[in-house]
Amino acid sequence: MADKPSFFISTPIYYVNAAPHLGTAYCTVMTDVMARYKRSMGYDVKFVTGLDEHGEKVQLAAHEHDMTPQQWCDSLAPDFHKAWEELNIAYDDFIRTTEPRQIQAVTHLWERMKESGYIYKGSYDGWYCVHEETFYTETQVAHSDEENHTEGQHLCPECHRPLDRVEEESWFFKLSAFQDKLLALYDERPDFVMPDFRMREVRSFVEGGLKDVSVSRTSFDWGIPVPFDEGHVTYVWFDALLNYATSVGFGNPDMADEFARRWPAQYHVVGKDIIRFHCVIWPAMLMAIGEAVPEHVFAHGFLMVRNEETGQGEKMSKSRGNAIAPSDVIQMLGVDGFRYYFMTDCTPGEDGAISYSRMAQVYNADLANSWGNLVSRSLSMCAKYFDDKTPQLDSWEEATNPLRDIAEKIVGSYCQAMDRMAYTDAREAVMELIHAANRYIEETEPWSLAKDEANTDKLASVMCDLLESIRISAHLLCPFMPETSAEVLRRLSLEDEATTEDLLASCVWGGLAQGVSVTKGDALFPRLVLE
Ligand code: ME8
Repeated sequence: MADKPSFFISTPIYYVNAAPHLGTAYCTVMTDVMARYKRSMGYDVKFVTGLDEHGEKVQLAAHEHDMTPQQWCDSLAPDFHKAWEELNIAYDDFIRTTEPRQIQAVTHLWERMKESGYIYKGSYDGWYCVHEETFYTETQVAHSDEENHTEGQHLCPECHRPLDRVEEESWFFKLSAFQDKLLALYDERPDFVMPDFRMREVRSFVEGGLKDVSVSRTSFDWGIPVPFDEGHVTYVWFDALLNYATSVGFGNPDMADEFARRWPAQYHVVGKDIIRFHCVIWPAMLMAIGEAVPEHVFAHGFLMVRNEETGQGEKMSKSRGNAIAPSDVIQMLGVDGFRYYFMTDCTPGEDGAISYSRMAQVYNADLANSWGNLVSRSLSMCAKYFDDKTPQLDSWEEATNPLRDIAEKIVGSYCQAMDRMAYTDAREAVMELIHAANRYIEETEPWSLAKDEANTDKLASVMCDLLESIRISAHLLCPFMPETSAEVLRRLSLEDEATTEDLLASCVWGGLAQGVSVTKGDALFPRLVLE
């Protein structure tokens, strides 16, 4: 373990105000795909996800259900575990901010902040949105009122819910002292925020000037106590952001080695709604206490539901009646189909317009007709012509393998795409091989070759070309569709390969096991019939 390079990646920790939904599932699958890919590239991956359990929003949800906040969190946490299990999310750690390790870490953070001189006591008088758990300045609120034509009642610039007026004693974090340091960070590491256009957004926000942020609350008590000031609890974001560091041992003397080895994180994957917290406040907090900042924050777009009449993407909401439940999609596409659709049809980084008809289209085109069909045709022909075995070739190297060039070319472009979470590009690379292999079947007509024994060698090499293309495609698709890729490799008697830690070696042309049993099996992706 220790000699493998560490790769630490996280999802946001989700609020426990509702059950997991398509948006949180989207982000979690996106992170899981990267984690699986990196494991296959030989990294010692730590993938952490979890729950953000403090704050007013959670407290309110608990009260609405006549429970204490802790009871409420405990009652919902299993739903998240279950949802991630169902989606085959292979996380290594699940952190809940009410756990003792987080309380220990946040307490330590306060002490370090106090030593640093970057916090001071004052009082906050301004606007707060409980849904967003965010403070807003008078200017932000005025702008929003103008845009939304509201009078009297001030609405949240983000979610348009009514704002609360808050007046309370509070500790402040001197974010304003970090403007130059943050701009220097963005200059030095332009890929700190990905994709590029998000980096530009963050930069211009910081260039506009930074205000100190209130980081403790006194008007309610569902939070981690400030160790040196009774009556103050930690502002939920000051607590939540630290979870990443906590999960690798921040503030725990017994985990000092682990922290040194794992920190900083390579990737925080977050939605575009929370980039200011992750790309401005979080690095400033780390700078304040002298810890390294993460390598990348990848901000993904939002899933919007495509209105079939207007063709426009609309925000998903229960009141609009357009919310799509993850379980409905899983029922329609299967788990691997779900993962494949969301990861390859919506460009990570941009908003994605989703619809049931598009799901069916992508599933049928890519999975049923292209990938599934290639596997089922090739394996059935192989089973039929070679007695349920993979062919044996005397000279695999000399065998005609026009698919080899494509396979060799796409592995490089696939890896480049995966490394920057450009999953739609990675899909294109793999599909190039799959489409070429399907065309190859039409061109070589194995069924005609099979009619004449004189063609047995030729038929064997054609089959090996196809099976080898399938083997390599299964590897490359594995982060997206782990179950079906493992099944394909099993059908080729290569089950051990599914957990490869050396993807590049596994994708070298010629790795097919010869003369071993091949299983035809059922259709991997039965075609969807649309009503
Ligand atoms: O913000 N499309 O938690 P949260 C895509 N607890 N992704 C979506 C989405 C949509 N329609 N809706 C939500 C919080 N998401 C804080 C995070 S981290 C230290 C604390 C995803 O439960 C997206 O990734 O509101 C977004 O950033 C996240 O859910 C917000 O989850």
